[in-house]
Amino acid sequence: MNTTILIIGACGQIGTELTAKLREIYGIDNVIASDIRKGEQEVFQTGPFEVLDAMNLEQVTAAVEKYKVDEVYLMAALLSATAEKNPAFAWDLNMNSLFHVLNLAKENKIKKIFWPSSIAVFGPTTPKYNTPQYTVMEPSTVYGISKQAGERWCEYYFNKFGVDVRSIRYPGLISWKTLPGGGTTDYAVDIYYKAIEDNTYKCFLSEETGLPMMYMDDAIKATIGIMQAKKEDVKIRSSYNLSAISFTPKELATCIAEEQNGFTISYEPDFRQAIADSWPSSIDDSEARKDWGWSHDFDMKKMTKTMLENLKTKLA
Ligand code: AKB
Repeated sequence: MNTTILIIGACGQIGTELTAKLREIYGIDNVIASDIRKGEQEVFQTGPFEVLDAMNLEQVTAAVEKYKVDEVYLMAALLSATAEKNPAFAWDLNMNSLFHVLNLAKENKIKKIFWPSSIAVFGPTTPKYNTPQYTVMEPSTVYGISKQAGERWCEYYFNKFGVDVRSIRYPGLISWKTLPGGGTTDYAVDIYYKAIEDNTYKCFLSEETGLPMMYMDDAIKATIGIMQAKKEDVKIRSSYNLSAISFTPKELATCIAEEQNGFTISYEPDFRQAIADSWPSSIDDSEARKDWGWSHDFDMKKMTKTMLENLKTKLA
């Protein structure tokens, strides 16, 4: 039997590549992309697309019923930097959209949900290095507070109503295909564009700010991996720690300079520095590796070569 999938927030950084990969696996017609407006990327020019507002229950329900959706990937969210500028809207979007899909699953209208959490659930009182799965969580950003509350609700709906919701705590994600929007880790994408265009980059974080990061192919692999895992193997129903690479802007700049002669970096920290300072520098993801076999493929060197090679062609 076919699995029918609805991706809400399909046109964002993760959603765009997720749509392409899921269509490859499940077939174009079985993966419905949706967003507040239709994206211009090639992947959205074929296959089903619904214009819908993730905060509008009627619109989400109508799409679920129209296509007899089995699984929802809820990717719509306001990220950390943007959320600080618009806290009320961030809370509404990040929480209401989650409640809509949790309640649709509770009413048996959908069978399975993917909902992304983030390293932003951790805060300044969390152990900074090799942050454990279970630890102090006192997020100090609007985004982090919404993600932590969301995790609690996911676990609650699983325990109380048997809702099959699965989640991972994404680190910063890096891709040459789609730009990120409004995050604190976005510098790690910008830097590659500026390396190609100007051979220099002015970073909005300080040189020693270590953060957990991941190449997009690994993030997509993890997302589909946890959704395809056997139900009994997904033991954590709040959200799994997930990790691949951790680096500082200085370390990333050094890695880029090894590939590209003469690349330079300067630093001018802005309001995002305080957000980054409140987050872990590295993450212990042994539970995800043990429970559902997560492993990553890209280290910093491999990612840097891939980014520069592809961006050179894209920006030529
Ligand atoms: C952000 O920087 O806000 C995101 C995240 C770590 O969740 N990339």
